[in-house]
Amino acid sequence: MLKLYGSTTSPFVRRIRIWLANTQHEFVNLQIFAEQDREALIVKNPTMKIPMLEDEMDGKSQVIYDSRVIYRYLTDKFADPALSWEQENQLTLIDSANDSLVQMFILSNSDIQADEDKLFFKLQKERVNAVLVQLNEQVDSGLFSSWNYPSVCLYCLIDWIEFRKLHNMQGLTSLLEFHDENSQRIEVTATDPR
Ligand SMILES: N[C@@H](CCC(=O)N[C@@H](CS)C(=O)NCC(=O)O)C(=O)O
Repeated sequence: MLKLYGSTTSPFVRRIRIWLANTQHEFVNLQIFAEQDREALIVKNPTMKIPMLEDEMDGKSQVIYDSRVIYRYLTDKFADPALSWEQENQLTLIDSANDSLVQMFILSNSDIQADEDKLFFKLQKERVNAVLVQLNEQVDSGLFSSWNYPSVCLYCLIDWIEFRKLHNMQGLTSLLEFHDENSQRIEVTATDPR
């Protein structure tokens, strides 16, 4: 039995929820900043980040951290084809923007305002801008035209940016069109954090 631990708002969790839409699994919804859930999480996962997957089979339990590794575990378990190097790079682009935005989101929830003169914010802003421009070009060239795992991850990133109002998406028209085109999928609406 597959158990996915996460939250309903995390873009990293949502990609796995969407990917598992047609696979039987249990979703354990955690409040990762609440004391009780932190205590439960740390026992199994000292990184204290979500998603985390637990696979129980033949009386044994396998815990997997990190969405990227979870995807690889599922690929292996269900004998799905591995990602190409181009797709791995797409994931790295998506993850790097996603990580920078998560860090800045946590800082803003800590009442630390983004000051673009400060090195930390300058680095994250530059990365997010450059990555989104590159992803916009890739969508434009048709590299995200099938609904595969990188497309799911890209959708979750863009939708989270819009949901949390994290970046001005004006001008990134291919990304916005990609978002619109996929927004009515059943697994997408079923995992909408709003
Ligand atoms: N590389 C990780 C990133 C996961 C991640 O950053 N998750 C966020 C939620 S969106 C988290 O758990 N943050 C908790 C923290 O930073 O303390 C993955 O792909 O799973």
